[in-house]
Amino acid sequence: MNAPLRYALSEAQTLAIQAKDAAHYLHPFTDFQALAQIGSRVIVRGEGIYIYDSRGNRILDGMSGLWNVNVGYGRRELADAAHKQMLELPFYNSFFQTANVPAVELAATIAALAPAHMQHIFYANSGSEANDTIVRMVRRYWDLQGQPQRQVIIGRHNGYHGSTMAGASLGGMWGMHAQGGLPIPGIVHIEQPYHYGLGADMPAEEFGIVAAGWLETKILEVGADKVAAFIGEPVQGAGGVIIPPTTYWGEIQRICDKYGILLISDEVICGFGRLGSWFGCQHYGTRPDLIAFAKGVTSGYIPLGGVIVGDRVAATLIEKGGEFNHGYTYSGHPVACAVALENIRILREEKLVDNLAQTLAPHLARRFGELAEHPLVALTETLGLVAGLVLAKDKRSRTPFDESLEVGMICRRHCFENGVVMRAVGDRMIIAPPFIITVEQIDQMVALIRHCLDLTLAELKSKGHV
Ligand code: PXG
Repeated sequence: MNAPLRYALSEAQTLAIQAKDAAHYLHPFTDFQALAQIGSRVIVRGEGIYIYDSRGNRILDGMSGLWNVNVGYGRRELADAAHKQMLELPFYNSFFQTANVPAVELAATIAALAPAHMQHIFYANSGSEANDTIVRMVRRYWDLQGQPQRQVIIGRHNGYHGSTMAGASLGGMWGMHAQGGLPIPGIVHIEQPYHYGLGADMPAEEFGIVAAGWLETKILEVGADKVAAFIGEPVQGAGGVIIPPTTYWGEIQRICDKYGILLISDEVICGFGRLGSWFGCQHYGTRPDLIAFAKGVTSGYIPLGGVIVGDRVAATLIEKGGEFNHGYTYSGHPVACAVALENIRILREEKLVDNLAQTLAPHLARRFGELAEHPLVALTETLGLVAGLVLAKDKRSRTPFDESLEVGMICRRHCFENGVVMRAVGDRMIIAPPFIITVEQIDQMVALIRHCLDLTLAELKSKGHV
């Protein structure tokens, strides 16, 4: 399990980096003091589906970085694209009647992959900025439509849309709302379509209709003339890979159409192939007005995000809008756009999305599904290259573990220590591996996960928790 030694740091170097880290670096979503006590794991290299830490451990990256390194680590073509563009034109802005070639080419390329009624792109640098842009666009749209009272955007409990003021407000993470007086005004939430957690007493398809119906209830509660838009991830990622029942999105679309409200598909995770289609909305057959993208557009090699704008919003902004007073210094950054173009070329030429849909997804579904036999596992679910399982104290009665035991974190620790990255969201363990994983590597990954479930069970037994 050892990486070539030249990539590892000496123990003294590792300790020095950890000390500097603790002294100066405030990590995102982190208990600073707790991390300082244990010290960060320092990641020094990536190759293919593996990352390597400073002590020479090789770890299978079951999360593709943070749902984004879809073409895998160590792609020279992406580094070359950035290098070439930096020498040619490292930066120029798009504010004052100027453009750069990669930004224009990328807009056309994304438009060609997007649903036919979505042909315009606005650039940001992250998923959070994409969603902030969306809030401003949605409100501007309704102003221009002569309905300025349509301000309210409906999101979902346990949805994730980023960490800026608007992104965190659109999301339904109560822990985030509790810090900083969120949500901002005009954003409300409905329950998520989590069949296992909220509707297991009825068939999934029936629950999908019920869960979509909560949107209609909320629209009527707020007042249909005040609602601007609904936002959702096709499959909730950070919330724990919540795959909605097949009936859900069709019913959501019907309700949005009925009340004329805009549909926002947050595809920061699902976009660029993760579910086996270029965009998650194409998998579910919805017709969004706005799509947020980031992460997979560059496979994480450089930050880039943006909004794909559907015809009705674009036509209004273009024909009636005058100046849209919004944008970022790095909107349409030429280097980021050049890397994105190269990343999309790789996805296409290596047929990674087709291969994912035809070979990898069915194989993952089969192999990951076998983990349902494990005594700790109450449920497994997969779609495309995302998968989740639920750890339970008693799988038959679906009795959960006491939250304070943090069973997911125990399992995650065993995974890391045994060479596979798996995320814990409460008692849900989730993966989203790179698209370049092979069927043999899926087998190896599932075997590792099974071993770590065994270790988790053994630890829980030794402490008398099962
Ligand atoms: N929308 C969705 C659906 C996301 O998953 C964002 C917006 C925000 O993107 P930026 O680029 O601003 O981070 C995300 C990000 C996790 C985790 O723990 C997930 C994300 C970010 C950080 C952690 O699963 N998703």
